[in-house]
Amino acid sequence: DLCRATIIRRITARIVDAPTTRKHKLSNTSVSHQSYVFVSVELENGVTGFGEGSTLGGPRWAEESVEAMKANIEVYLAPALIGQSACLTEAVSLYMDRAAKRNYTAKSAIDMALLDALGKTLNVPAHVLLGGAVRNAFDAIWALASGDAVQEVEEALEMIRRGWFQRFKIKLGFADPQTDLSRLAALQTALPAGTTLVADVNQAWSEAECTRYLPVLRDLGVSLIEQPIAAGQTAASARIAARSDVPVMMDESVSTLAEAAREITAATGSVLSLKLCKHGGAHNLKRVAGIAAAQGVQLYGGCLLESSIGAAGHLHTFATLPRLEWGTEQFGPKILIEDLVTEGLRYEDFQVHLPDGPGLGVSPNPEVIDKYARKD
Ligand code: MUC
Ligand code: MG
Repeated sequence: DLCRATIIRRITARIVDAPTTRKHKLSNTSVSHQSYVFVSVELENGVTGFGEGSTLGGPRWAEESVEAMKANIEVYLAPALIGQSACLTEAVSLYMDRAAKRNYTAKSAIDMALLDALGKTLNVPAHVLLGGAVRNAFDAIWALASGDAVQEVEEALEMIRRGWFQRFKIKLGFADPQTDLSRLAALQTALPAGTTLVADVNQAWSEAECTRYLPVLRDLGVSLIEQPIAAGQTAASARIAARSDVPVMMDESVSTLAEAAREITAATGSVLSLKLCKHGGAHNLKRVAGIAAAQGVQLYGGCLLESSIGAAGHLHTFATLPRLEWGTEQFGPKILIEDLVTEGLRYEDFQVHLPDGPGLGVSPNPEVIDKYARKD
């Protein structure tokens, strides 16, 4: 029977450092390569599924690093799952929660590989295992984060010319606000009027800086302001959101279901960024989305610069959400010099398309993965 056929035989984790086309700068880090944990799960029926856990600059964006993930998968999470059936995905999540607290990115990488293996076993796309797709294309957002205004304008115009992206996110908070705002002004002048522009401050500003500068962002035509102050500063964040004419999006402040309930009840934002790495897998992401939807909070498909493997995992999950008002920023495959799959996700008509085929619908490229795999 299915449960027997899908017994988990082996789980392996490798670290992959994939170079990016340019430096990607955030308030708290800057990267020239993306580090992933690449997970393979082999089932009793001989099927192997693949998943990916992404980080940004080591344990700086969140607390997990690829080194810690690999160790925790090998020593704690994999042993808890060997011999269990992959078809019982909720039970598998419980085993992982018993074996390790938090570690959401590591758990999401395994969860993704299990969905891939299960989909391949049943010959269905992963979204079918999550309720089925209600959309198969997503308005795509590209992040501008070199910190060089001239380069960013050129890059944005090139993305529009290629038909890949016409909505943009600009990273703020790594320079002083005046410098950041002059970059933004240059971009605003160069882009077609009415372009959707998201500003992600990655927790860098104080409440006082928000009071002073959020109205300037509004005047510069910003459509959405992401995580302007530190996660956990709930009261200050609620005051900022109440005063802002531009919607505020929660990102680093919401990982767990309890955080989602707390932040949404406190009204620290009216939009929420969803990421598998924050919520610990597809089912939990959907539960967080439900908490948000119950309070009328809009949803945004976030990313952590995943390759087409992790991006496909996100798209299969995002595809099943009844509402996803802001589309997705799954742009990672296009920022890598070489994607980790044989055929990358399709970006066309300013949309990123849900891949077809069983499981995640993408095939890891073993040569590229070997080339960038960290040698121990
Ligand atoms: C974040 O904070 O949203 C996603 C896109 C990007 O440029 O940075 C990441 C993380
Ligand atoms: Mg963010």
